[in-house]
Amino acid sequence: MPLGLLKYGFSKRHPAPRALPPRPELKESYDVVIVGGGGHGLAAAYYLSKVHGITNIAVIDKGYLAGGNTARNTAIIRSNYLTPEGVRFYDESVRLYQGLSNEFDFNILYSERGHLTLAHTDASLRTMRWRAEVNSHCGVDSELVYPDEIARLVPSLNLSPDVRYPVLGALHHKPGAIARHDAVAWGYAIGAASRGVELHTRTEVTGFGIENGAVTSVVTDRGTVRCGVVLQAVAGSSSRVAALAGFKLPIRTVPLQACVSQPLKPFLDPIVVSGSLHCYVSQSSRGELVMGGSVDPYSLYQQRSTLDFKEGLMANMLELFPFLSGVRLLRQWAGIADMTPDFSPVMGETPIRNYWLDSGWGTWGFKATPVCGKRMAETVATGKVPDILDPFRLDRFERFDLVGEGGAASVGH
Ligand code: FAD
Ligand code: PYC
Repeated sequence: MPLGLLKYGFSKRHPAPRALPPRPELKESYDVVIVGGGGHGLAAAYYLSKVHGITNIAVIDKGYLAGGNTARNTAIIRSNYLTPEGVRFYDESVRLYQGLSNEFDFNILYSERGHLTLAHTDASLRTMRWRAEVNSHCGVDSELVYPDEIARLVPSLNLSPDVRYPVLGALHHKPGAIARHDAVAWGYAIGAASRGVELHTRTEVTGFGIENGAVTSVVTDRGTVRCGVVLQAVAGSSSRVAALAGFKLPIRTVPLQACVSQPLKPFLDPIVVSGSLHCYVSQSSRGELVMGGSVDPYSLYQQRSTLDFKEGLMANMLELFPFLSGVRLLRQWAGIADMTPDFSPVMGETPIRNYWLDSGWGTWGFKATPVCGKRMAETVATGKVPDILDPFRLDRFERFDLVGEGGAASVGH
């Protein structure tokens, strides 16, 4: 290596700019403590500081910044849901995503690809038609397409009628997109930190002080802080953290795995999902195939990968794209998904006063990061749940007023 280059490398005169300030000491008190420094917690901090002028905020995360499900998801963004409540909510998120690189002045690699949910049976064709109708009614661009159009959109897809599950049609959702998940979290973190929000990574919340039914302090492994308001945004740890505050959530927690292949020349533009074959795939800007399938069939707080998942997923993938049989896998990983009975999130009030909830994100929460951050910030700042979040309240389970999204949840469960 040339000496000049080595000297340049070690020179202190050209240090890389530090995007985020170092972790400070915990203060005695904050107006808002956000538990969970994933995309959701960071987005809420960003909108609280930017839109509502609330900056005395600590975002507390037990690991590194956005190292939970935000770092582990497959970054699919779409609003082709089944219920009007779901479609409106996710549509607001898609619109926010479309402007996010400009808003941050930081490229989140938002890439609009179109999203195809394949139907292999008459029953799933019926569901796709239903989704297309609800989507159109809410102003969202989704339509039912048939094999000739699918062949045009994905020429490499096996559309032979002589397979186990022939493709009969698909829901085509043109706004379906992918983005760089880390960039989304970093954009929100940088924006929040630049307005004075403190980011406390490697700090675990271990309890809450509750007086007369209201939260008054947060206990961490680095000390206790007083707080005006708590926002819980811990995705796959929601039941555990809620238990620290003394309430229960209707959540079942399961691992969700994914993997990527070696990079290939671009051949796949849309995101392709098959409910019957329990698999989905998109091609990243680096050429890797980003693939996933069903959640693991047992409850577990574990982020380990299994051979079982890989074998099952590849068998199904090869039915759709037989020519991929020689392709190698590069990485496999898992996250932890908090599944709700109706496959919709749980946001808003809890039995504890001043303790707000952002949870129940199962396998679907990355796409909701901007809308959830923005609307939870509004909730925390005003003390009122906005209309768009109202259908997702925790007490819907007592009222049997569910927001059933099982037919639009993308991965099997
Ligand atoms: P996280 O990013 O998990 O952040 C929560 C944070 O809370 C973590 O960083 C954790 O360390 C912290 N925490 C937990 N307990 C404590 C504690 N006691 N004290 C302090 N901190 C704590 N969604 C989509 O929309 N599209 C997809 O394509 C998609 N694909 C997925 C693929 C996989 C394999 C997985 C696992 C999930 C997928 N999801 C997808 C779901 C999505 O990843 C999540 O819903 C979303 O990332 C949740 O974001 P979050 O900020 O709420 O959670
Ligand atoms: O919500 O679209 C989604 C999704 C795809 C894979 C995991 N979640």
